Amino acid sequence: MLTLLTSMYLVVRAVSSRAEPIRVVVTGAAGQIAYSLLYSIAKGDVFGKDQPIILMLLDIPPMLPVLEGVVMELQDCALPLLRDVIPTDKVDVGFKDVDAAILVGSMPRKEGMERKDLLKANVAIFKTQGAALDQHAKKTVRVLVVGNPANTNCLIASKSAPSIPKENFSCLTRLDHNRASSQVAMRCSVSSDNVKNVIIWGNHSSTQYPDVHHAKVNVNGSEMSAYDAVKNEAWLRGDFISTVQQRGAAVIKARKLSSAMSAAKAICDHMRDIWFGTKEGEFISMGVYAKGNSYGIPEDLIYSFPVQIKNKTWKMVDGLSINDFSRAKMDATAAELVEERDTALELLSQ
Ligand SMILES: NC(=O)c1ccc[n+]([C@@H]2O[C@H](COP(=O)([O-])OP(=O)(O)OC[C@H]3O[C@@H](n4cnc5c(N)ncnc54)[C@H](O)[C@@H]3O)[C@@H](O)[C@H]2O)c1
Ligand SMILES: *[C@@H]1O[C@H](CO)[C@@H](O)[C@H](O)[C@H]1NC(C)=O
Ligand SMILES: *[C@@H]1O[C@H](CO)[C@@H](O)[C@H](O)[C@H]1NC(C)=O
Ligand SMILES: *[C@@H]1O[C@H](CO)[C@@H](O)[C@H](O)[C@H]1NC(C)=O
Ligand SMILES: CC(=O)N[C@H]1CO[C@H](CO)[C@@H](O)[C@@H]1O
Repeated sequence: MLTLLTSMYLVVRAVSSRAEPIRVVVTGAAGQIAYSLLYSIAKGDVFGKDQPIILMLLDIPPMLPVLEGVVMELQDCALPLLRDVIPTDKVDVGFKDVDAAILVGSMPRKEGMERKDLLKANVAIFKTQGAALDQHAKKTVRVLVVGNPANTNCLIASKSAPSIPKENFSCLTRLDHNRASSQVAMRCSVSSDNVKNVIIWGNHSSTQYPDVHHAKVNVNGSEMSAYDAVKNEAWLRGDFISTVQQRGAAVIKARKLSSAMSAAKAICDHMRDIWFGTKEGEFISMGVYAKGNSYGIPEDLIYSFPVQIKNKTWKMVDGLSINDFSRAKMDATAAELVEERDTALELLSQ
């Protein structure tokens, strides 16, 4: 029996090590988030330790020399799973047959730039990239949008890729989710894996609502609600929320650069959960298409919800009780997204 199991194991190993490489594109590949992200992907942290990878690195023409440096460093890492690295400034090359797309690059706000002009530039980028995904990517591609404004960029990309299911698009709010878990964990003096089921609702901005009404904390081996574990309602309804909402700005103020290491880690968590599923009884936050939600959020939006993932398919966690405190905050962040969407759709139609 044991020999049978052993030989079955060896067969499985042999098959998986000969697995077809998957193709993963990262845009903004010459930027600072990508610099932390690419190594984790290439060494197997996201798609599995037995899954060979071809990395496509997309950036804009002036960044091609920098991208060459990134390619050299990836080669110098001598990673066995990394089968090829393809740097490019062309979307038709970068998105060709991709299984996963991580869209990090976007137009940053420049001094004196009007809000609408910034949105216009991003609508143009994500329209082009959505159309390229539609034309060149696998129809089963999973697309994660990180570049800000992430929710609206994600909506524009998915609307520009009508042949790919809307469910295959999501945007990153996992960094906010991780920040919220970590704040609660530190407050309770437990490690972060003892906190589960926090929720980020809405936009990836300072109006997001980090909600711990359904969160659980394991303290000394017994699981309790976050409210019981923290024992400080004023903090949970006040400083906790504002700390998570303002964390991005606080990091920029301190580092003079935006979050990169933690953003890369969150991207890995998000994509790994899509690939391998969430843990039984746990949910995570991601920005997804709001159609059919049970929380009264306007439907044609990419809004951050609690989701569970199985077999590479997410399902919204429905029917959680929402009190008045939460309701007001969920609606405020939705209103912001509706306004941004309407402007973006107007720009898209021009
Ligand atoms: N959703 C989140 O949680 C989250 C967290 C942190 C940062 N962000 C956002 O991620 C983005 C990237 O951050 P960063 O720190 O790596 O910025 P960065 O400026 O260091 O890098 C961005 C890269 O994108 C490239 N780029 C710009 N337009 C492009 C295009 N059309 N196609 C391909 N590449 C393009 C730039 O040339 C640059 O190399 C920013 O928009 C930032 O606001 C989101
Ligand atoms: C939504 O969040 C993004 C990302 O932080 C931000 O750029 C955008 O301005 C927000 N939308 C609105 C309408 O404030
Ligand atoms: C957990 O156990 C430690 C050590 O026994 C104790 O000091 C601490 O108060 C306990 N925490 C809670 C919340 O019960
Ligand atoms: C998993 O998803 C694939 C593709 O969508 C489908 O063919 C398969 O039946 C699913 N498997 C399970 C166990 O649900
Ligand atoms: C994450 C997700 O919902 N993926 C879906 C992408 O589309 C395929 C069909 O093309 C579905 O099977 C996946 O569930």
